[in-house]
Parts: sequence; structure tokens; C-alpha cells
Amino acid sequence: MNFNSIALSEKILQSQSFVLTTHKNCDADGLGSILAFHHVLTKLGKKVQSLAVDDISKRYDFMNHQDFVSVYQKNQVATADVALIFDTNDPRLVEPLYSELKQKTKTQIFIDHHSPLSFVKDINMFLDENAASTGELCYTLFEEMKVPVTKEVARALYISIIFDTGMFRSSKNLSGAFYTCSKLCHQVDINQIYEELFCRYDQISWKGMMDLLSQVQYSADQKVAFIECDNDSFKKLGVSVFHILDALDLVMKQKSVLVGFVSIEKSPGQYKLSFRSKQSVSISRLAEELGGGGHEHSAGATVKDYSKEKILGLIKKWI
Ligand SMILES: [Mn+2]
Repeated sequence: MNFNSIALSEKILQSQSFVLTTHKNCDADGLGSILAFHHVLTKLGKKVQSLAVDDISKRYDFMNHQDFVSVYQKNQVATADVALIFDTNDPRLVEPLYSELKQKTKTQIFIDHHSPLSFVKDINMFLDENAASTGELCYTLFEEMKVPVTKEVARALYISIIFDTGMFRSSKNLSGAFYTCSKLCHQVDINQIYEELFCRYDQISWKGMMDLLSQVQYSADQKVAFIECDNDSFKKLGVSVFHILDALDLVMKQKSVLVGFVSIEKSPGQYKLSFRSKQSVSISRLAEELGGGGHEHSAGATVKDYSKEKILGLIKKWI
């Protein structure tokens, strides 16, 4: 069933116990949404268990999630009325936790801003594709629930929004992001959050990213730029996935480039592909074709077979 904000806030206010989670390999939007709800629900006297499906990147330590969000362990999920699953509508990205949630919680509800997946049926959703982040949707619910937004809730939501919009750069309708941040910003340290999220290079990783940028390859018409990185060069360069994505964002600053991608060989026969696009070129369907998903201008997939020729061929269809 599809919830609207009124029906969902009623459901939340009427329920007593919750499990909160987000997609695997969580990001600041999903984690910020969990944290904001964790604080709000706890203050309302509800029972709350907050779980990450897998390890949380050290990059997000500054979000101070340690005391509130733990990593899922089999058979450790509490029984609860409602499971709220943030920033995805794809149950596969919440496994193996999702299967356990179906046994331990009465209702599972996805709160998300990604395109709904055509093959996923029979899930409960509160979904708004026009929202630029899930944090924005959480704020809509808090307004509907008429709960006060404390300093720690404001900080968590502000991080969600700034992260997912890349400081208000995303292609989506940003009015909701601006509106929400206008309500939050007086309670948050804007400069500190900017630095924690976006200034994260030491000398080694900075040099590593420069090396990555010197390895950019182009399609014949210069409209596609890409970086290939295998596991060894990853370690040699001293960079993480986040640094590589930063390099990809820099590559997209070239005028002629409409699509950029990075291919990261995580292990033999397992490639993580991240795509960016500009202007009217949408790459979300391309990512879906490859078994992944995402947004119009930012998407990704993990594939077993990778060749640059194949990916360049697929991209051609969308330019
Ligand atoms: Mn998001």
C-alpha cells in the first residue's frame, strides 16, 4: 500500500515499538533519517531499535551514530509494531535483515525518494520521487506529527539533505530541500557539517585522486569520460570509493562531458559501476538495465561482466 504523510504519521503515532534501518552500505541520507527518527521516537516514549544492515563507513563517524545505531546481527532483531526502512524501496538492498523484519515486525514501511521498482510488489511505501533526499521526507512527517525538532534531529536531517543534494546541486526539484533547510539551519553548525562531509582528504588520498584524474579516458566524441580502477591500484593510490566518486564529480565539470562513469573492480568478476550525467541525459534506466538503480543524474550498479566497450555502447543509447 502507498501511504501519504497524514496516514503514515497517524500510523507512527499510534504504534509503540519500531525497528529503523536503511539500505546496505548506508549513506548519510539513510543514516541521518534513522538518527532523526531514533531521537524523535525515543522522545515520544516509543521503543526503538536502530540497525544498519552492514558496517557503517568510518566516514560517517562524525554523525555520532555509535550510541544509537548498531550493525545487524542474525536473530538480534527485537519484535516490534513497525519497521521503517529509509532511502530505498528495494527489499534486496535490506537483506538479510529484511527477511527477519518480516518475521519480527507487524508492518514494514519503506520511506524513500527513488523511483519505484516495477518488479517489487506488495510493499508498503511512503514515496516521493520529487524529494531530493529522504531526510526531507522525514521532516514532512515530523511536521505532520507536530513533534518538536531538537538540535540533534535538525543536525541529522540537515546532513541528509546536504549529502544527497551535494550542497543543493542535485537535478531534482530543490524547493523541498531549501524549505526544510530554512527550518533547520538556525540549529546546526553549517560550516562544520560542510567540512565533515566534503573536506576529507589527507595528503595520500589527495595525491591518489590526482593520479586517478590523470587516468581519465574518453569516448571518441568526448561526450563520455570514465575511470577504470582495479582493487590493486585502489590500495596503491590510498583512496577509498568516496575519493573515486569525488574524482568522477570533477570529471563531470568538463563542458563536453555528458556522461561519466567509474568502474571499480571490487574483487575478481565483481565490478561496481557509478554513473553521473548532465543536462537532459538520464542514466537511471541504464543503471536499472544493469541490475542497479538510482536517480536521473546519479546512479550505479554492480556487474559481473565489465568491458568499457560494452558500457560505452549502452550509454550511447541514452545520449
Ligand atoms: Mn537518498
